[in-house]
Amino acid sequence: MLKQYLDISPEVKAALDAGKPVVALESTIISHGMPYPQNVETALAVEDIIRQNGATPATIAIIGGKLKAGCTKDEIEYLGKKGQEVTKASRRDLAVLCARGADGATTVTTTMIIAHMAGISIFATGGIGGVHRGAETTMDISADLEELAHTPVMVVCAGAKSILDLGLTLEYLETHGVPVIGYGTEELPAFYTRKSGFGVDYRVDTPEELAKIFRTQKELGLGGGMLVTNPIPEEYSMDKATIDAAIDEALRQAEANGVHGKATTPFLLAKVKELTGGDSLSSNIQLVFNNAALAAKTAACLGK
Ligand code: PSU
Ligand code: MN
Repeated sequence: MLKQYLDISPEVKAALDAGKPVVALESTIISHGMPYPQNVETALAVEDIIRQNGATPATIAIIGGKLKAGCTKDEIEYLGKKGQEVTKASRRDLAVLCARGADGATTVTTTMIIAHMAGISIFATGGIGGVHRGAETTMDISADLEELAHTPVMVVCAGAKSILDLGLTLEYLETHGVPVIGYGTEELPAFYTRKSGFGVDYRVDTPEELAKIFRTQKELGLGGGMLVTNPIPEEYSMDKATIDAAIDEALRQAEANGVHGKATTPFLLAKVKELTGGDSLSSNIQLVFNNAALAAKTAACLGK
C-alpha cells in the first residue's frame, strides 16, 4: 500500500540494501529557506559533503504526489526554482498532497516521516521548529516537536533560532521524552550563535557516542527521535546583538501584519534574513554544511 506513494531513488536504495550509511535532508530549506539560486547550490553542496564523509545523501520531498527519498539534481533544481510556490508540507498535508498528485517541500516533521518509511535513521538540517513566543495564547507549537517525540530518527541541527521561545521548546521536548544532546557543548546553540543561555540535557563529543546512544534508545524500545544540536563554527557565528535586534523587529512586523499559522516561521525567517543582509545567509549555509558532515560521520558509526 505504502509502496505506491514511496519512491526511493536507485542510489539511496542500493546504499540501504547494502547497509551503507545514508543521511536524509529536508526540502523546505530549499523551497522556503533560501533564495534561488543559492538554495540549489547549497542543496547540491550539502549532498557532496555527505558523500565526502562516506555516506549517501537522500534529499526528501514530495513531487507529483510521490514521497521521494532521494531527489535528482533536476528535482532539486525544480524545487529551488519554484520556491515559495511549493506547498510547505507538514504531517497534516501529506495525505492531501499524495491524493492530489501535488508537490510539497518537506519540513523537519515530514522529512522524519518519509526518512523513517524509507529506513533512513539520521537527518541533517539547519534549524528545527519549536514553541513560538506567545504560544501560551496562540498555541503555536511546531509539529516538529511532536514528530521528534514519536518517530525514531536522529535530527542533527544547529539548535533553534530565538524567533522561538527556546526555554519552552526545551520544556516541551523534556515532557515528550526527547533527549537534547549538545555536540561538544553544554549549551543549546541558537542557530546563528553558539550560545543561547539554555543548557542541553547531555554533552557528547564524538560521532561514535551519538550513534551508541541512538542505538541504545532503539534497543530499549523507547521509540521517538533524538535531537543533536551542533553549534555553528566559531568563524561563521554572528554577533548576538545584531541577530537579537533583527529578530525583535521581525516579530514586531509579524504581529503588525497579523501573520499566523504555517506562514509564521517562513515570514520570520525571511525578515531576519532581509534585516541582516547576506551575512545571515552565508552563516546559514555554513552551519548546514557543518551539520551534514557530522550526520554523515555519525551515520557511518550507526551501521557498526
Ligand atoms: N527553522 C529554521 N529554518 C527552517 C525552518 C525552521 O531556522 O528552515 C523550517 C523547517 O523546515 C522546519 C519548519 O521544520 O520551518 C518549521 O515550521 P513550523 O514552525 O511552521 O512548524
Ligand atoms: Mn506553527
